Amino acid sequence: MERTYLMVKPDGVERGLIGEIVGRFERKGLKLVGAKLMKVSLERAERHYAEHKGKDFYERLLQFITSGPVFAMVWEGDQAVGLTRAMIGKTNALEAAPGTIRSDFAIHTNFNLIHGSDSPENADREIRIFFDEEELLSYDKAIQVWI
Ligand code: RTP
Ligand code: MG
Repeated sequence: MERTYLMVKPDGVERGLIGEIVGRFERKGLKLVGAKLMKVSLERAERHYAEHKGKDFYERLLQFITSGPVFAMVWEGDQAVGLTRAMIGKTNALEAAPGTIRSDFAIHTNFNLIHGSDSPENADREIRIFFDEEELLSYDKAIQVWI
């Protein structure tokens, strides 16, 4: 089973889209194994976005992600990383396919509502940045046989 790190960004929390976004992954059939509302410290933000250090949008990105509460989540399922990236849509809402979260609710690249890990390796790395092991639950779902 694959795990991925998803995070409703401050714009999504402020706009009241946590439920809408969580509902999409629930209905898809993925399993929620950890979640919390939290404020991202600058230290965590720098670790999370290390790959973007030096890019022109880096400082703005750090400022944004630390500006208000985020809803941090870990979801589990077969191909969870790829599936959730597809459901989130391209970074720029203009290029995001209809029906994706960013196409349906976002306008601006800087305020694109949600983060999703882009590889299983990055998912493991990001999960460790935001969650302690005991915050992640293993449990069986009776309906799993259908998914
Ligand atoms: P994310 O990491 O948030 O899931 O988004 P992503 O993979 O689609 O995009 P990524 O390239 O990892 O960029 C991280 C976030 O930085 C902002 N960004 N701004 N050219 C720009 O102004 C620019 N490029 C990226 C976006 O908010 C993006 O989600
Ligand atoms: Mg990314």
